[in-house]
Amino acid sequence: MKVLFVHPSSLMYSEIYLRLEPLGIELVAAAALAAGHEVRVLDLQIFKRQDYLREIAEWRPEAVAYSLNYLANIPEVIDLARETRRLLPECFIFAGGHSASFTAQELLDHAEGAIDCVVRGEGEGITPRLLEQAANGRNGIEQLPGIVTRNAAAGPPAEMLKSLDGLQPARDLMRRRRKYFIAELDPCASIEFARGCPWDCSFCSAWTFYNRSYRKVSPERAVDELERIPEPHVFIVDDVAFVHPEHGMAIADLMEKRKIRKRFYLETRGDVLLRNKEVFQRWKKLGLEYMFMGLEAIDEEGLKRHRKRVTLSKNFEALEYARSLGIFVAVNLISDPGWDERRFTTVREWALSVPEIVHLTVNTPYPGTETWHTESRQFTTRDYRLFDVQHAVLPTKLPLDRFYRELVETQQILNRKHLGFTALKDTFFIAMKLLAKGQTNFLRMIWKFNQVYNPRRQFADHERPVRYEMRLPENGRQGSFSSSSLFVHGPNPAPVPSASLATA
Ligand code: B12
Ligand code: SF4
Repeated sequence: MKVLFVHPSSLMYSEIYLRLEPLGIELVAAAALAAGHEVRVLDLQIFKRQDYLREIAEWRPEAVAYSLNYLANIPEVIDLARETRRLLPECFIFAGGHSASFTAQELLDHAEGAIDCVVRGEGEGITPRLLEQAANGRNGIEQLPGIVTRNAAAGPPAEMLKSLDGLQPARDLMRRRRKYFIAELDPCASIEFARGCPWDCSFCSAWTFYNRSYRKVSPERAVDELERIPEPHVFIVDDVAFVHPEHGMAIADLMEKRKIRKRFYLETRGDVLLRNKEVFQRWKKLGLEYMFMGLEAIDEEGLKRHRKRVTLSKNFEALEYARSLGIFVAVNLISDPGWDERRFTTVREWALSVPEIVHLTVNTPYPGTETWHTESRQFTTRDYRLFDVQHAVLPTKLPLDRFYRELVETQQILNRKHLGFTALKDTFFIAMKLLAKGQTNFLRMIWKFNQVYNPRRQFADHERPVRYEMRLPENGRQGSFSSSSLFVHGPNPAPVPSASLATA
């Protein structure tokens, strides 16, 4: 079959800071390719809607598959599917990915027949089987694990891969690879060393998607892949990097042996950094330069509410340690809709007093999280597009326009901190170096800063007409549920690791 895989466009702010290689869709595309299909990938983070329509009209795929990791992309994907159904009525159209897995039935209902099925869970194993059945008349697709169709009863649950070593992402299918970057790591590729997360934070769905498991790519396979990556910079997509120190060390051993040098960006937790100091120290020598840490709160009460299972003092100690290694850290704090001007001022003062980059997101209960069950009753909107952690979807204590003024002003002040005079001097030299190599993503990012940060734009987003509304948890499930009922996959093949989880 001729299969077109599509990644939707970027969300607010991502459009300036970064644009990253969509590894999930590359893996699913690789599986389809290995099964003998003719495959193309179109990434709408880079290409435009017109490019998509041209591809549909000229190449005329027999199947179109959308990657839906982000809730805020749902309306865009439904509209693309509707348009595709109109242009190619016989085309087999399906969607998969993180958010699609938690909203499968409502997605199909909103699409009113434009989407044939949704794939819940990991896509590599099931997609070839689905395409085979689709090519043979589509009968019985609802009996495949993880497949949800509009009117059929749910079939067997999604299955998790036994090993992550089976496939290499189809990197060659990505057009304009040099458009992927994160800040000055330009161009930048992505890689996965491990999948899932053994913690269980109340606002997060990374752990529920993978049934709280944690699986690793073998060190040999990880390093083979690193060796094949042409870009000098690499973003490690793991939810929490190096939970198991021996894994990080084994990859480091092989990298040293094969003399692989890259510059890296990763995400981890403060307690993991402190527990596995020697791993991060070693990786610093191998090129680890940037690290993202979800602190989420700067008070104990906030950490408890998010069930981070880490103390404030441990988080601050971790920041100190990262500084001592010379690793540049970006931290995230979750702003609560209940914040008033005083609270924003306190956060600004703290953020200005530390050398790290501080990001602010807004507390957003997503399907697949515990907070979605406990807090969604209070939603002030059900417009998927506002569920991007930059908009307030719960009632704010301040009037909404003032909440956005405070939020955006705080973000601007924090950005200026990093684009202040000394920083700007450094930035200028970095930008010139990249320009000399023909890389302009970083330079464009600096240029766009002030156009994107705009509280009026955020406020006005709430006024847009809503065509597709998010469905709330079923009656009676709000407030009471068991964690395992949130899981996407069937019985878990991978045990929760022995690494003891610190409790706050
Ligand atoms: C890496 C990552 C990013 C990267 C890369 C994004 C990219 N271009 O792909 C960056 C840093 C850019 C990013 C940004 C954001 N992210 Co993010 N991100 C992740 C993270 C940690 C891993 C994703 C990943 O690459 N995994 C590895 C690959 C192999 O897995 P995968 O993509 O899930 O794909 C598998 C399946 O989903 C499925 N699949 C995927 N696509 C398809 C398509 C088809 C057809 C099929 C059949 C199957 C399928 O099969 C794949 C293979 O098994 C996830 C957490 C998680 N564990 O999922 C959060 C996560 C997806 N991000 C999240 C959020 C909130 C954001 C931001 C909004 C944050 C912000 N502060 O602004 C932005 C928005 C970005 C945007 N779209 O513009 C949330 C999503 C919440 C939601 N429900 O919408 C998650 C779940 C994190 C969380 N803790 O809640 N993110
Ligand atoms: S540690 Fe990170 S990835 Fe894991 S559940 Fe908490 S927020 Fe999600």
